[in-house]
Amino acid sequence: MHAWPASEVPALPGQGRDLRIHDTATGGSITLDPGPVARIYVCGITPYDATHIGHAATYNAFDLVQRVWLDTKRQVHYVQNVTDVDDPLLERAERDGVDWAALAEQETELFREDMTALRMLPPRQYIGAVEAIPGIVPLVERLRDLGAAYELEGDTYFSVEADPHFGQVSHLDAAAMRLLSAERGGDPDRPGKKNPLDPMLWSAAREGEPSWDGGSLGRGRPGWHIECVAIALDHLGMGFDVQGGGSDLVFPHHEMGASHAQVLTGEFPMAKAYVHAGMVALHGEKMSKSKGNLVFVSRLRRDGVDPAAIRLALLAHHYRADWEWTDQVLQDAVTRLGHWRAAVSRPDGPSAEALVDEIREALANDLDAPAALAAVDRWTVTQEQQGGTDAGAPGIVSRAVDALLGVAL
Ligand code: 5CA
Ligand code: ZN
Repeated sequence: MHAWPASEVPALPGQGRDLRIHDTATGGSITLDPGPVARIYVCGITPYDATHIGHAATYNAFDLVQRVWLDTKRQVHYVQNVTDVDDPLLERAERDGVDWAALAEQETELFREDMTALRMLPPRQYIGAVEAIPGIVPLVERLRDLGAAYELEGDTYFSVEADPHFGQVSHLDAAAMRLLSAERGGDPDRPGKKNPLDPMLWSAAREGEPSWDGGSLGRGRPGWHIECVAIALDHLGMGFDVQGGGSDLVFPHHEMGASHAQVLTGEFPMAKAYVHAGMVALHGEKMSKSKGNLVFVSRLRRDGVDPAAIRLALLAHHYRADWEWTDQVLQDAVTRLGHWRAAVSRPDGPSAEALVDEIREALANDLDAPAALAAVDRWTVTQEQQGGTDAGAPGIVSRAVDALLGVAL
């Protein structure tokens, strides 16, 4: 699949900082030390009801990761998937009486437009589940040959007991895992499974559902976790720097994915850091497709909201926090954007050197975007109240806000 166009990332004077980030698997902060090419996999959308503010907030977090790395003069190898065949997508297409493939195509295109408008850097590879099937089948066959997968009424399941490290992403107990598995696409109550938590790797063809040639697995379609693993291993290999997504992916998705990859390769861990963004709520509940309490980026854009204001609204919240979208959040962002634009259009101001350092330090410290915004606010207030004589400063501020925060002033 094609991704979306990249916006320019201006180079900044001075030195970028290495990223310290919270890792779900170890429960602590780690300083990432990627090679000259940092490797990141971020779980993509299931293409229906896209792009809501919760999606945008999560992709904003991982966009910042890339911007911090780019600022240290590294290249970034970023891979993202599109879950363009899965139960919820098929159910939605069925409910609305539309073709599932057309729905996926149209929603993926809308997502690309929203990502472009929000100045999110595109992945180098943007891969759909359907196009990944030829790579998925041999992995499932290998898991089966290793004794880590088994057949149940034509379906193929992964055996969680095959991975000695299973549980080391989420650290949940069995009861919590079982509950989350039932809520998030698993089938813990299906009779005949070796362990209730075992996830589907390959689902046998069912009447009225799309299916593909699965070699020795028979016709069918891939499970959710193996989709991301196949794409990540194909393009990034094992031991990549960051596996990213929202906190609702910690279990089962990222736990199972890590186990698949670890059994397949015999290496541990799959990723050096598992990074998770908090959940955005609307009217007191997590914004989710199943509840339908959604605010769409495309809708806001159509209503004339500047995408830079949407981005500032996202940046005003720490990525790990759960937070609530309100009209006030957007209004505050619109006001801030107005102040910042006025500030960078003045002919001069106080030196911006310290400010660039502050933004860098804030982001390097577990992506503390709110602290970065506060630093820019302080510079604009000083400029307004005390003026300044540095004619280069407004330009530097504008470039720093663009390069590090993805906001075009
Ligand atoms: N296709 C899978 C990942 S492989 C999937 O979870 N798709 S999704 O469309 O449901 O979500 C896409 C991303 O948005 C995921 O990282 C998910 O964790 C994140 N997300 C979904 N809802 C919210 C929310 N309310 N707040 C923040 N992030 C969210
Ligand atoms: Zn995924």
